[in-house]
Order: sequence, then C-alpha cells, then structure tokens
Amino acid sequence: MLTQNLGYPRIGSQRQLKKACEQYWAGKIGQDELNRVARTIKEENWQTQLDTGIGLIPCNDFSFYDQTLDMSLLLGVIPQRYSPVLTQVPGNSEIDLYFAMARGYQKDGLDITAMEMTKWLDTNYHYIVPEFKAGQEFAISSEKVFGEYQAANKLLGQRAKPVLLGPVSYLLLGKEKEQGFERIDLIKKLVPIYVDIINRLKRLGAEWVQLDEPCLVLDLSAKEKDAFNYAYHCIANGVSGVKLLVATYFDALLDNTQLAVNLPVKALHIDLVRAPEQLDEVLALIPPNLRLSVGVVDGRNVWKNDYVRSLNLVNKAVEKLGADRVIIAPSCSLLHCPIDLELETGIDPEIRNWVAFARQKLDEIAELGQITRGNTALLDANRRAMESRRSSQKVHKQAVKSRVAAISETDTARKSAFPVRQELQHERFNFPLFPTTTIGSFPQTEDIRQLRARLKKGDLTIEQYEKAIEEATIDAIRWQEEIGIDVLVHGEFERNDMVEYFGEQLDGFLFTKNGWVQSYGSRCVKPPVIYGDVSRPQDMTVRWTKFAAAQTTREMKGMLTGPVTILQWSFVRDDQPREITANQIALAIRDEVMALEEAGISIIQIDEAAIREGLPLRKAKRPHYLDWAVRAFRITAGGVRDETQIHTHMCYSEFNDIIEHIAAMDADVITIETSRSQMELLQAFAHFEYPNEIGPGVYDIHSPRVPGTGEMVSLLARAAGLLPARNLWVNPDCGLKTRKWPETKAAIVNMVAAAKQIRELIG
Ligand code: THG
Ligand code: ZN
Repeated sequence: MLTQNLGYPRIGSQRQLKKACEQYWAGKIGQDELNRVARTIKEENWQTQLDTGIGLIPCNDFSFYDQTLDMSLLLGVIPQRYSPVLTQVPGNSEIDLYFAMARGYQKDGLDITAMEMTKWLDTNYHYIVPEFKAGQEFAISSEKVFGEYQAANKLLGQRAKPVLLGPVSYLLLGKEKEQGFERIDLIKKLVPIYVDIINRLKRLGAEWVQLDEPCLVLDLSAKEKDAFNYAYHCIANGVSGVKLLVATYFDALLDNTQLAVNLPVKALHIDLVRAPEQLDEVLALIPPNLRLSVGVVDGRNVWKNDYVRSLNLVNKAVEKLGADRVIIAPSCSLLHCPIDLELETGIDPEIRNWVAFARQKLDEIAELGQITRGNTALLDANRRAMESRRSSQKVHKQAVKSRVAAISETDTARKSAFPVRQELQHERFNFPLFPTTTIGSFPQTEDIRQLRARLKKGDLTIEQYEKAIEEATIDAIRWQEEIGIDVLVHGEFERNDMVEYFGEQLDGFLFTKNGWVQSYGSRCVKPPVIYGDVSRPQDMTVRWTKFAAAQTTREMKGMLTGPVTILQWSFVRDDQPREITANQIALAIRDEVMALEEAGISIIQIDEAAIREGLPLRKAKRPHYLDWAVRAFRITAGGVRDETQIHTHMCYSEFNDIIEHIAAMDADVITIETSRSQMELLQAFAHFEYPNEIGPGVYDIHSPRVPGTGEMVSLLARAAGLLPARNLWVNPDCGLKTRKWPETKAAIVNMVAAAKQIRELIG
C-alpha cells in the first residue's frame, strides 16, 4: 500500500529558519547564507522522510514565510504598492519583494504597509491574505516551485511530490481589495496558469502533484461548487501524464462529498482524524479508479497513533477499493506539530510513551503501511502504549471529574445583573469618564528574555532572576503612575507566553523544551500539552500581582488567560470532548480569580483572545461551541463579588456574527482590537446595543509608528457617537510585548492626552 506525507515543518529542528530570517532582516547575513540555511533544512527534511520509507514525499512545502504568500508570488498576485521595492532600490531581489509583502517595507525612503495576515482556517498558524483587484491578471512570476522540485527530484527521484494550494481555495482564502467584482469569478483567468505550472513540473519529471483544497470542507455556495468543477475539468484537460491529488483537511466533506469524489483527478485525500465518520459516505459515493488517501495520523496534535483504530479505517477502505487504491497519510500537513520528540529530554517517560511529534508521525505512517503488508509484530508495543494512557492515574483524577460534574447554574453567573454591578463599581473606583488602561504586556526586551534564558542555564539564581523582574515591574509601574494611567498593569515580565506560562503551572499539562510550532513568519509558539485532568496545585499569579499592587496606590489589574484560549493554544486531549477539558481549566482559573480577589485585587482581566478562532469551520457546529465556550468563561468569573470588576480581551476579528455570545459572557469591561478597522467593529456592538463597558483599541501596535493625540481623539469621538460615554474605556490594541519601549512610551503618553481631551469635549 502506498504511503505519503502532505507537508513537513520547515522551521528546522533548532529554529534555524527563524534565526536566519531575522538575521537577514537585520542585515547581518546576506541572501547566500539565508539560502544555504533553507537548503540545509529542506535536504534534512527530505532525507528524514526518505529514511523513514514514506512513499510520496512533499516538496514546495518549504516556505521562507508562508506558503500562501509563495502562491501569490508564483501566480503574480503582487499588489502595485510593492513595485518600488524592486524598481527603486538597487540590489533588492525577489526575496526582498517577498518579505516586503509579508512585513511591509520601511526603509530606503519607502513606507509600504504589509499585506494582511489571518488565521489559517481553525489553526494558530497565520497566512498572508492574497489581495485581488477587479482586473486581476495572473502570470508565473517566481521559479521557486520549479527549483525546489528539481532539488527534491535529485534527492528523491519519483517520490518527490510538489505541493500547491489549489486554485479555488487560493481565491476563496484571499479578499477583494476593490469593489465591483467577486474574486471567485477570477477562476477563469487563474486556471490556465495552474495548467502551465503543472505542465512545467511534469516536464521536469513530476509524477504526482498535490493540490490542497481545504475549502472543500467549508459551507460552499452553488457558485463556489461550480468553480471547483470548472477548475478541475480545465486542469484535467490541460495536463496529461501527471497524477493529481486533491487534499482536504480539518473537517468532513459532508454536502461537498459528491462534488469532491467526482473531480477528475487521480486521488482524493480526506481527514479521518477530525472526521472519521465521513469514510462511509465517501466510500459509498466514490467512482471506480479514484484513489483515496486516508488521513489517519493526526497532523494537528501530538498523540501517538492508535494503530488498531487507524487500521480499522484503512481496512474498511481496502475492502471496498482494494489495496492499490488506498494511500496511508497524515490527516493534514505536519506543519502544525513540533518536530522531534527525540530532542525532548526530561519528559516523564510514562507520558512520553503516549506522544509523537512530526518525525515520529512519519514512522507511524510507514509502520501502518508495513502492518498492512503483514508485519503485525509492530502492533504489540502500540497496543501497550494505548492501554497505558487509557488507564493511567496521571490522566484520570476523580476529584477533578466530580467537581466538573457538580458545576451548577449559580456557578456560571455573577451575583447581580450588570447594571447593579456597574453602580457599585463606579462608586468604588470613582474613575473619570474614559478611564485609561493597557491590555497587559509591556515590551519583552532582549534583556528580559536573556534573564529567563540565563535562569534556565543556571547562570542566574532564582533570587537574582526575581530581583531583576521586580525591578522591571517597578519601573513600569512608576512610569504608568507618572503619565497618569488609571488602571495599571504589572507588565508580565515574568511570563514567556500567555498560555505556556499557565501550562507550566497547572497539573495535567506537560511543557516541552523545544516543541516549537510556527505561528507566523519567524514567530513560533510552544504550545503546552494537556494530557490529563486539569487542576491547579497552587496560586499562579498571586505572587507577582500582589507584589505589583503593593508598589502603587492606584488600581492594579490582575492578568489571567481564559479557559478557551488556553485550550485553543494547547495540544489537547483527544480522549474526551474539548468542552470537558475547557470546564476543568475554567475551574482552575476560577480558583485563581478567587485567590486574586482574596489577595485584595479588585480588577481582574481574563483574556479570551482566541474565542473567535475556536469557532467550528461549519456553521451547523457553531451554536454548540459558543454555548460551552461562553459558559466556560462565565465559570471563571462567576465567583467574585459584585464590586470586583472583571475585564476580558478579544483579538481583532469579525464580531458581527457572535456579538450576542460576547454579550452573554457578561464581562464588566471588554477590550477589543479596533484601530486597524477604524472603529468599524464597534458598529456591531452599537447595533446590538451592547450593554456592558467596552474599550476599543485606539491605536495599532503592530508597527513602530507613534499615533498622534488628534487621531486618537477622533477615534474616541467616533466611539462616543456609537456607544454611551459612561461605558467607554481608552486603551491600545493588544501585543505591546512585541514592541520596543521608546515607541510604546511615546504612544501611550499621547493616548492618555487623548483621553483627557475627549473628557473635556464630552464630559
Ligand atoms: N500566544 C500563543 N498563541 C498565539 C499568540 C500568543 N497565537 C496568536 C498570536 N498570539 C500570535 N502571535 C505571536 C506573537 C509573538 C510571538 C508568537 C506569536 C513570539 N514568539 C517568540 C518568537 O518566536 O521569537 C517565542 C519566543 C519566546 O517565547 O520568547 O514572539 O501570544 N500561544
Ligand atoms: Zn488581542
């Protein structure tokens, strides 16, 4: 039986690509060195896959920043504003244009904004959104895919399989930058370019080409379905002698099954980890000759594969199709997994035996192939590992299960309704109109990062480390007092990441040393692994929050991450529904909230940055998710007194379709990212007559640009036109940790001045 992989992590096992890119951007290395690092990573990845014995091995899954941006360059979808990067700056080349599209270009007398970035379907990976205009033309504009195929072919021969984002998903995942057309109508102009690309790959020797069409698992309009038919019939007519594989992932095909199985291609890949139930329907409808790639090894999570379960699925497919029409594969690209479990020393050996990273998943795919060829000896060790995880005391904590089962309706609601709480809180705090605050983090300077690194290495004692963090915290507090912020934050200098920090302290979580996963560009995250029932052995944030509060007479916000965001940005258990895990985390965070209140903290922010991105891809599944997600948040906040003010924060997203659920969270104050959309987002809140208090971000922190007071005043005036002034707060967008101090200070000083002006204007 054939095996294949759909994509492999490209950051390098030591994050070599991150380091090389950042050095290139800083002008510390040249293009030759950057290319050398890239070549080494690609060759190592191919060699690893070759050694494992995988049948079809992907190429062009490498990217310097993002594979969707690679497609835009390949297809010539390059917005006009980037032309000067090549025409006006001698010495720049394609890679500089490419990085300019990804990151913007602010040097050589140019000031060009970056392209928009958004989440890749329901993952924590971000892609660069293609920008289309009405008269959009397409033309092959980069040689990368061909060069990469040739390099792979040299190493792998016929096993190298170029990967492209398919034409329909490429269009659907982009956006119109002008009015008066629909991007899906561009399919007619786009498809001939795909035909050219595939024919060129064929001439270079490609036997298989993989076209990713994740949009086949979304709710599609009739027109979008037609576009799939149109595109693939044109491609099938235009190319010959090359086998096309259409890859779908992250959910079931459902009502698109008929469409997908009848596309004129050689093979269809389906995700049987997210949606095992779709196998029956696909097998019932599959025409003769179409091969089926069964995604049975989880590309989105870190659990060791359950061979018995996978083989049940594989065998069912083989019974219907015969072994030569079935391909064994991971559920999706392995991009979303950490790279190599071998590099993790220091994980509890019992738990380690339940886990597989990308390299280990390749072995699993190869082993599943071997088992179907009769090597059943491979089953025993796997069975033992599964049994060990199912029955382990480390996973199952009766006390936690009982507590979740006992959550009552009163646990999920504040004592009084918001109007009562607002009265009490306004009396207690006596803030001016338009009170000022920030979202939580302050710049994580190189000095601060170094402290943590030195502590880990043993170059600093814990006392020395804490002393230095205390000093940074005090400095930040003094500065906030000086400039007159109303609600202070401690700056989070002691935290690495808003999820990892809590994962490190909660029971039931495992954290890794090197389990990096690409989040966007060179930025990576190290998601913790939730392996067991979650509980909170001791206070997590009280020490630092109390320390900070004691340095000032002003209000100090306690800062926590909410249960849905912790869940969303961790590797989660696959042996129980997500909502149960969310409730367990919610109880742990609730206990932390109560401990902060007990310690005298009167304003507590519970961030739910990721609540929107947890939304299921299919509309039909959304109401259930929103019910349990909102309930989990309400559990965290439900225990405090009416006078205690609960804040939450949500990142930039479309709120229109979920506004009633945001209101149902019933936070006293919500801060949202709005500055990039010029307060457009607030319209959803205004239209809904959102009852609670709200802090629309008044400046975009994603660039070092310092906003003027005037522009912030006019944004606030706009907000005050939409919502009652007594409900409005003043704050920036989130993410100051990625900024430097000089621009942060200048911008916040202007923001406080803006608050004063709007008070005079409106008060
Ligand atoms: N934490 C987690 N997931 C996230 C975010 C987060 N997903 C969405 C969004 N925020 C992604 N944004 C970032 C921003 C910065 C970084 C990562 C994701 C970052 N990472 C360091 C790097 O790659 O250099 C990691 C090193 C470190 O921890 O010091 O800066 O905030 N979980
Ligand atoms: Zn945010």
